[in-house]
Amino acid sequence: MKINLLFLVLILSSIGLCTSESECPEQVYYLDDDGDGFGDLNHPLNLCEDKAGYVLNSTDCDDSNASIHPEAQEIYGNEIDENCNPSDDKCAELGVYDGYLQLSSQQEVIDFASLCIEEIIGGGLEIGGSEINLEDPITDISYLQSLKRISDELVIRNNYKLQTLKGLENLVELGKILVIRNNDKLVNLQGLDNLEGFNYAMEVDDNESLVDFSGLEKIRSFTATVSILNNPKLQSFNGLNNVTHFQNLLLVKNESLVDLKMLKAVQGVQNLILKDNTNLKAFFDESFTPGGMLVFMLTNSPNIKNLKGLMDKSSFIGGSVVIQNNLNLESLEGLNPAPFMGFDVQITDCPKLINLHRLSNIETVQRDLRIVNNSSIVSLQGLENVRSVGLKIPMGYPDGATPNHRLEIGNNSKLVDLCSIGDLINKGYTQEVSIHGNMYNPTIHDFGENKCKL
Ligand SMILES: [Ca+2]
Ligand SMILES: [Ca+2]
Ligand SMILES: [Ca+2]
Ligand SMILES: [Ca+2]
Repeated sequence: MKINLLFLVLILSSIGLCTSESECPEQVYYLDDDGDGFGDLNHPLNLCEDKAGYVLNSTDCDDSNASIHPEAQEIYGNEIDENCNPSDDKCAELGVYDGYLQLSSQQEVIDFASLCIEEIIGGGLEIGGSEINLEDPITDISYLQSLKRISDELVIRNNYKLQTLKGLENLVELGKILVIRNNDKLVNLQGLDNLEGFNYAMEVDDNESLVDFSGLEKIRSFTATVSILNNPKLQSFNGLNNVTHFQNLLLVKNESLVDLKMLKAVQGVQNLILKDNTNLKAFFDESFTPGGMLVFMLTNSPNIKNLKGLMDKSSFIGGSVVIQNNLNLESLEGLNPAPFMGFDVQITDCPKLINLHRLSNIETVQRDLRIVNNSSIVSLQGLENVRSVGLKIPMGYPDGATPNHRLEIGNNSKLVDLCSIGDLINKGYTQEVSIHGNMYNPTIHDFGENKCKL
């Protein structure tokens, strides 16, 4: 090494940095390889004037890491000596913060480390804020390592430079909702790897770069709404592989989402709402489908052709089925409606849907039964067992008034055979029958005379 340094000095001398020792008194400089302004004692160099990459002090204890130097903020207890003093300082004792804590700048995040907070009680933690902080944006949350429990929510929002949640590895428990909103650079949720005592709700909205949920592998269930909204690069549910139950799963406008197949542990989704996921092609892995559902809504999903993989073959959906504006939906295969539908059955604006055969279990629809604007359906076969539509009187409805629930068969331009609802019209219970705009539109009187098809 000494020979090499000498050689280097000779070369530098020969190219004219130092013309001669007598004109130019040398000083010992030290290499500052990481550019933090502090030099490496092990790499001295005699120079007679300043040179880029070299400094006069030799106090950097890690010259490969610009955030480690004598003036760096120590992160307590991470087994790294950030401030070269020369050991990892530890909080004398970890404490509790009572209230809602907001960290809206990088400096506030750094200051958190010296607060030595293990638990936030009586409130939540917000990382970011209601507005983007342009002056001192949060870029690094590794200073939050002391934190283990938050009694209320964790909100991470409007951080346009934050790339990772690393630093939250010790957080094991969250009392309420997890919100991840408008973080432009965040690619996944790694850093939340130990969050497990969490079974409340989650909102993940408007994260431009988010690809998946990796980092949430320890979460087992959500007992309130999970809403995943407008994450344009979200491709899969990788990371939520161990979730067994969702109460409400809302997926809206995630334009890269292809399927729900990474939800391999899922046993139940009570309400599944899918809207404007324009690239969605399939549902769950067909060998790992959830059981019964209450509500299923599928809106504006032009790449869905059928409903295979939506639910377990031996389970039923017993509340609402609302399927609207799915341009390429050809078949309802995969859907298992129960005999008693507590709310609505609406199939509208599905121009390629060929038949309604999968609805043949249904006997009662408590509110609306609407088959509207499906231009390939020729027959209502599949509705032959329906005996009651619109029976449910909403709570607080005025006595004697007619509820707005109804049977509507409208604007199905090829529909000519309505005989399957003949018994419902003649003998069953319906509110406000409306049959209009189909190729054939029998009146109630026509049904009475069995003129139910062209
Ligand atoms: Ca350095
Ligand atoms: Ca350094
Ligand atoms: Ca440290
Ligand atoms: Ca230290």
